[in-house]
Amino acid sequence: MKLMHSPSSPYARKAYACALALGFESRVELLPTNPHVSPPELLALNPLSKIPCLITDDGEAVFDSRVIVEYLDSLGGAVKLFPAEPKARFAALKLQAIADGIMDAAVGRRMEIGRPTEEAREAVKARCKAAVGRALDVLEGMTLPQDLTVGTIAVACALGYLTLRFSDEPWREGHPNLTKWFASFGLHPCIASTKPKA
Ligand SMILES: N[C@@H](CCC(=O)N[C@@H](CS)C(=O)NCC(=O)O)C(=O)O
Repeated sequence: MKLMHSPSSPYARKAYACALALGFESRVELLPTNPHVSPPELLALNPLSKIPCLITDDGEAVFDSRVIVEYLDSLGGAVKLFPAEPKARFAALKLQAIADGIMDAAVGRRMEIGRPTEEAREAVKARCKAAVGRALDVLEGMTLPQDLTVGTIAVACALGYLTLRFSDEPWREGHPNLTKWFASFGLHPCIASTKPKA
């Protein structure tokens, strides 16, 4: 399999970290891809020109990150990223939804940085910032498990993105439980080895 990927994309990191958690390191080759220049090889597979995009061994394109991780999990690996038991499954899916929401808001805000400031854009950025803040507060109040699921991996990738792109707004402040959880969850090899570089 091949994964169209960029190390700074939290969605791509989530997909690759899940592949590593499943033990698929030797089965997934990373294809560095910049989606913002709409490369023809990406457009041929994903009309939305977004990464991550997985190319299966059969040559099929699988996107977006949620679909990719479910596809990878369906192949059977070292862990079960989508627990079978309903309560645990929906807990993991809910965590993934919160984490993806943080990524959506933070990536959206990041894309606005450097563009001409207009009142409307400032409002969008403020709305995204508030959404991230609320989501962090919700995560702070939860007891996050240390086991590898699609939810915990997604949360770690979202927090990693905030650390990378919004270092001047340290998310750890006011979130001691989340800070502690992230410090130990970050020791999982699939998280430690995919940490994005500034
Ligand atoms: N919901 C998608 C979001 C993917 C996404 O927005 N990826 C960004 C990179 S971080 C991208 O490809 N952006 C290019 C664009 O929007 O044109 C997923 O989970 O895969």
